[in-house]
Amino acid sequence: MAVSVKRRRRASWGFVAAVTAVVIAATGVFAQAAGANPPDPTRPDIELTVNASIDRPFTWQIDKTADKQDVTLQPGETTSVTYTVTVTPTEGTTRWSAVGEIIVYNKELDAVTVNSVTNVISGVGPATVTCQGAPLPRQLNSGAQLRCRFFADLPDNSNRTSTATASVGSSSFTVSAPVDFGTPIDNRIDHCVSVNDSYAGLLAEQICVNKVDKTVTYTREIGPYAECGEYTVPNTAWAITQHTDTRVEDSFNVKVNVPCPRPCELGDYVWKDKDKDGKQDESWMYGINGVRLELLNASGAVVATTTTANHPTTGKPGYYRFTVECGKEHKVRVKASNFANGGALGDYVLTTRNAAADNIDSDGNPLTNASHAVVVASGADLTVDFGFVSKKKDCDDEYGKDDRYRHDRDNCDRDDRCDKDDKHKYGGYGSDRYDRDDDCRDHDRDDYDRDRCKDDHWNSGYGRDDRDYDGHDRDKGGWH
Ligand SMILES: [Ca+2]
Ligand SMILES: [Ca+2]
Ligand SMILES: [Ca+2]
Ligand SMILES: [Ca+2]
Repeated sequence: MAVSVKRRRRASWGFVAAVTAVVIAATGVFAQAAGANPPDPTRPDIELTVNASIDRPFTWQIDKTADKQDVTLQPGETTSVTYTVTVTPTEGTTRWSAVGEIIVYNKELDAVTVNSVTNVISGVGPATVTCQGAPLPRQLNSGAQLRCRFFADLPDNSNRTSTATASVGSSSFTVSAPVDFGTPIDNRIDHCVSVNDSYAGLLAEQICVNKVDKTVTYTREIGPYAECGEYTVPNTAWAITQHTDTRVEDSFNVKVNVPCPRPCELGDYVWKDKDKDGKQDESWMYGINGVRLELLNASGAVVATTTTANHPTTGKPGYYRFTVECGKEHKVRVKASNFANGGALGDYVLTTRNAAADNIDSDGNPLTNASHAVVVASGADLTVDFGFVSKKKDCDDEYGKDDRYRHDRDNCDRDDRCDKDDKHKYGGYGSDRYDRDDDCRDHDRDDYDRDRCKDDHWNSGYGRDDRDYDGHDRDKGGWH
């Protein structure tokens, strides 16, 4: 009884299955051969093919990025964005197994009964054996063969022995072969992926673990956009593994800002030019609120009006802003009603115009009360300002410092605002006493109850008898 061992290297268990399918298809040939006379006496009764197999599964990650994330485009503009897609494999847990084939051959002249076919891996135990055709036990004709395959999971890659045993009639045939991990079947699972992209389509048909450069780049145009606004350009890339069709994906969004054109603006300051030099070199306290202004178009028609008020950001007085059509000619005019008695500018006339750089001068023409024509191409032009001077004589001019008794304060320009430059001492309670040197930022004149003074029995005789400076005894001021 010849017993031999035949080894054949196979690509994988899957490949073994394919071979088996072929053998099953050829069963009819064996059936005919069953009657062959005589059977081949040189063939062994049992043959064993065994392979050590290593399964190495891979998982993949994908990362998508681009050279731009936030893009600003003007309407109609485009930009190129280069995307980078990188796939990265990670080797999973290795699995070891023994796989192989057992062939039982009937070289007798008569049919025999195959009772069982087994395979035992040393140190592990029986393998799973699957034979072709009807279940065992069954007849095997003279000259016919029975093919069985087996599979056994192994705890590690130690070299072991696979022993196949066929019980045929009253005989038993045994054959052994090593499970040799020196030359295993290297069964890599999902070691390659294909890479796709929602914009660019197929980026790479196959990237495998051994490829050095696992990065794909491509460039696309973004835009143009007709309308201003915020846009998001999404892009997703994904990889699909070769064997298990596992999909991983990553997205990268490019944000596009198409700025809406900002309206053009004209402004912004009306102030009392205390020192009458035509320059905005006064304290911020000299801004004048409540002045009505008109916006004139190129034809001289009034297209908008506004009133000076506290600056929305700084809170300082005297500011205005007109929204104007970009690129068109406009003038700003001080409304005539301001100059009426009791109007915001009742006691004022325009100061010298164009006395300094345009950003710090006054632009009102005394003949028209209007500025020069201004064209704002874009953004804001805040150089259209109006300075005013009091029509009243300056108190200094009229009376001089030494006169403390008779000058009529109602009829000279005694500035109501805090004025650190004021040279008047006004009968001994000079303004210096009220901390005017601090630019009046902390000086709240409302703290001084003027109304109380109306009934004040005390009469200074120079017209400002409506002041009651608490704690200040003007009778004892020593200036009578
Ligand atoms: Ca000035
Ligand atoms: Ca000017
Ligand atoms: Ca100006
Ligand atoms: Ca200004």
